[in-house]
Amino acid sequence: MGSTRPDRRRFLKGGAALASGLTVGAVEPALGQLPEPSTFIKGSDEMVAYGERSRFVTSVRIAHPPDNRPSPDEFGLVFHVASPLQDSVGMITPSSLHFVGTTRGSFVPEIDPREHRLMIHGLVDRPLTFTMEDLRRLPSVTRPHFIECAGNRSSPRHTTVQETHGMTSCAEWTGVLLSTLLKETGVKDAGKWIVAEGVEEVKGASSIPMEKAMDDCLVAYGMNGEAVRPQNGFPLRLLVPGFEGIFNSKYLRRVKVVDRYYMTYNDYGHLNREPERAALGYQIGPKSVITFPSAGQQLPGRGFYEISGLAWSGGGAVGKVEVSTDGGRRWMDAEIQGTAHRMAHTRFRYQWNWDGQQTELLSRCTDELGQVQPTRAQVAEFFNAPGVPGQDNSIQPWRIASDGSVHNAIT
Ligand SMILES: Nc1nc2c(c(=O)[nH]1)N[C@H]1C(S)=C(S)[C@@H](COP(=O)(O)O)O[C@H]1N2
Ligand SMILES: [Mo]
Repeated sequence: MGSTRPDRRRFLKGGAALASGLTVGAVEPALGQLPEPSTFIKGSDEMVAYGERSRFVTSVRIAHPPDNRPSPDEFGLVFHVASPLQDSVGMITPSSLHFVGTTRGSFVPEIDPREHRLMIHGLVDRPLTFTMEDLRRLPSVTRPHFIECAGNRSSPRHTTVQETHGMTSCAEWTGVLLSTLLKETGVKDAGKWIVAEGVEEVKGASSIPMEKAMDDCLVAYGMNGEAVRPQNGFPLRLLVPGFEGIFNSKYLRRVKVVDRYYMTYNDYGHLNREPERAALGYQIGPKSVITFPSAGQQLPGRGFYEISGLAWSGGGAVGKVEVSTDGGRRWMDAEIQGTAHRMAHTRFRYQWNWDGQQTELLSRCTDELGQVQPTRAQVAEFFNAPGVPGQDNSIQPWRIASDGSVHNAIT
């Protein structure tokens, strides 16, 4: 696939494009007075104590699916809740806007952390029960990781990036490596899998191979510098970096070491697949999406724009991201912002001068393993079905109409 290596000169040329582009745009010369704020907000106790965003910032999560179908067994209000990626900057999702995945509607168990316990048992040498206090005394790690629901797939019905891709988010998680806890309990030779279970009736339980459990799974109590939010698993959740969202059990209270894969309620998404393909579905493939400009947005006119988006992969760090501004004929390397962390959202940017003609914008992620984000046609071929029945990491095209309106270009 035709790609170019990062080219310093091209970025410099991009800078030149910025200078000329802005003269075309509507940026005013610095003359005269700037408007003064006419009112001031008095700091309330709440604002002093915890803080609040500006009332002019209105970005919010939405129910997913967007037509607000209830969860499969009609419990609770919504199935999942999607994050407003169109407004995102950087690579961290604020906790208030982190997507929420629930297998049984929008109900959230209320857990007193003083009462909460995590039990590790099954094929171990010493079954142990940890309090939250116990866990906080142990060596901890802090890492950025994305979570993505396996149902995060674009449909021609979707009209915004929040609808096509909003069921992924990236937070900075703090907690104890599961391997630290499993070394405390010891694992018997026959212990090849774990089942990680939350507190609810449906348990949010999943079977995870011991190799993964011992590698980088994280028992997290911290999220973006504070306690994990209730909707994301307070007081304790499992992070299974790079695996489908459903493996990341929230309200974690039990890890059972077992000798084989256990079938759970969470397997509904895997049952109708051949085992080989289901296994592949554990790990999120390389994926990316342009968040600006994206469907539903409006470009005010031709000229300079910084295209910006997110890339991630369950296979490790993002290696490179390419952008096409001509419907996929030519691909150019995007600039990666900062360090690309393993199994974390990575922000990319590309400097673009829009000539005002209709076109299509696309992005393509290659991860550190060399896995390349596929086209929608390739994914459909893999699943041997029209559309995308399983996890969809295909390239998302956005069509820019000549009036500057941006549309979902998949059909
Ligand atoms: N206990 C519990 N854990 C759970 C779930 C659940 O319903 N209960 N939902 C799963 C699903 S389907 C997803 S996609 C992720 C979403 O994590 P988040 O809500 O923090 O974004 O949590 C997983 N863990
Ligand atoms: Mo999910």
